[in-house]
Formats: sequence, structure tokens, C-alpha cells
Amino acid sequence: MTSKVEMVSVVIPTLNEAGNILEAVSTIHNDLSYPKEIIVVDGNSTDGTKEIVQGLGYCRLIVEPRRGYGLALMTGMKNAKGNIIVMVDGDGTYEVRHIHRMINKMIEKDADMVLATRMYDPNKAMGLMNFIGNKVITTFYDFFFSQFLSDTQSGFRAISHEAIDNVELKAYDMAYATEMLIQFAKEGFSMIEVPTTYKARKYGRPKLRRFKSGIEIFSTIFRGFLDADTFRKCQENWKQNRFR
Ligand SMILES: Nc1nc2c(ncn2[C@@H]2O[C@H](COP(=O)(O)OP(=O)(O)OP(=O)(O)O)[C@@H](O)[C@H]2O)c(=O)[nH]1
Ligand SMILES: [Mg+2]
Repeated sequence: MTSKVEMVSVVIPTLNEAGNILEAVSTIHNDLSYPKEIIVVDGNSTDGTKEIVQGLGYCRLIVEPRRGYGLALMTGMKNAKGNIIVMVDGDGTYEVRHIHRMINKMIEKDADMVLATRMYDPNKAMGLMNFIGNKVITTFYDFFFSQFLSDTQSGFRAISHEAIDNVELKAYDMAYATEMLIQFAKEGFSMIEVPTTYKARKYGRPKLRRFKSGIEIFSTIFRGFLDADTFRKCQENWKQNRFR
């Protein structure tokens, strides 16, 4: 539960995002009026991303040479001091000006997590394969864990620091985002969404390997569901969430 904003820690994983990172961090720096820290966790990029971040006075750079989107976020969150953590990609695809609306919603609803959903994006900027994969994963997730989310693969989230400290996350790669939702559902932590807009990547390549990540995400969902206590917890979630 998050009833007030003490400090917001924005954690941004980057791997070769030199053409995207400056716009993302400078927009957050100028636009986000809450007390904040911006932490960039770089996977030893070779295109100058680190040097750009190092040259800015307002960002903290952490180099995490081990590969993995989830691992980078874990490292960043371990170093975060804020009572609210915002995770967002450093690739310029998410509208970072919407951090305010996510945090305001979090406080208003006393939520443990607010996800920015791209499913109501008027530009319909998500690629077809990502859209289909996301829909299928989200349908399974919502059904198994009694949630009402529309975009489980959103990497743009405001999270209670206290809540994330209470769950154990082990997925080092893209399944991290789904594992987090499973653990939050099992703990009965509240998750809600606000709509956001989305843009296609302008620079660099996606690091997502669709097939490998898809298999990892589904096995994470099924393993999570087959855990002993899930069914009882999900019945409670259903009762609680349908009136939110
Ligand atoms: N530090 C670190 N960052 C990573 C790693 N893999 C991906 N990232 C970053 O994590 C974010 C998400 O990865 P993306 O490549 O954008 O994946 P995606 O959002 O599915 O792909 P797009 O549709 O192209 O945006 C980006 O900011 C990446 O630079 C990694 O191994 N280490
Ligand atoms: Mg991305």
C-alpha cells in the first residue's frame, strides 16, 4: 500500500540505447516534479550509452555486466532509495511524462503497483506479433491469477518499494515482468492500470527474443499456477479485485 510519495526512484535498464536514452532521462528530469533519483542500469553497452549517462549530473549510472533485462532491474531496485520505484525502458517507446498519472493513481487507490497499459493507445503502435503474444499471455495470467489486467508485458510500472521487497524474484530475463505479477497476485498485493501511449523504437534493435521469451513466460505462469497455495489465494483476489 502506498499512501504518500517520499521519493521516486526511476530505474531504467539499457543495452545499446545511445540514440534513445538522453531524451528519456532528460524528459523525466524536467517533467517529474516529485523528489526523485534516476538510476540507469547499463549492461556494458558498446555504443556510447554509458558515456552519455555519465556526462549528466542528474543520473546515477550502475554498470551490470551480466546479461538479462530482469537482472538489470533487480540490480537497480536493490540500489533504489525511494518508497516508490518506477521501472521503464530506456528505448524511448514509453511516454515517460505519464509517470505523474501513474503515481497519482497509486496514491489515490492505495495500490501496490500501477502498470501503464498500451492497449488503449490511439496510435496502435505495438507490433502485431507482440500484440498477439501479449494478449495470449495476459488472458492466461488473468484467468489463472484472478486479475483484470490488459497489458501484462508492460515494462512501465510504478511499484511500492515495500511490496517488491516482500517478493522473491528469480527470472533474470524478460519473464521477470510476469514473475513479478505472479508473486504480487500470490501475496494479494493490489495491481491496477492507467492508459498510456506507445511509440515504435527509432534507434537500435529490440533485445526481446520472442520465441525464447514466450516459452520462459508461459513456463513461469504454469509453474506459478501449480504452486500449492495459488488456488485459495486466487479466490480471495477475485472477490477483492472485482469491486476495485
Ligand atoms: N542492462 C541491460 N538492459 C537490457 C538488457 N536487455 C534489454 N535491456 C534493456 O531493457 C529495455 C527493454 O528491452 P527492449 O529491447 O526494448 O525489449 P522490448 O521492449 O521487448 O523491444 P522493443 O519493442 O524494441 O522496444 C531496453 O531499455 C533495453 O535496452 C540487458 O541484458 N541488460
Ligand atoms: Mg522496449
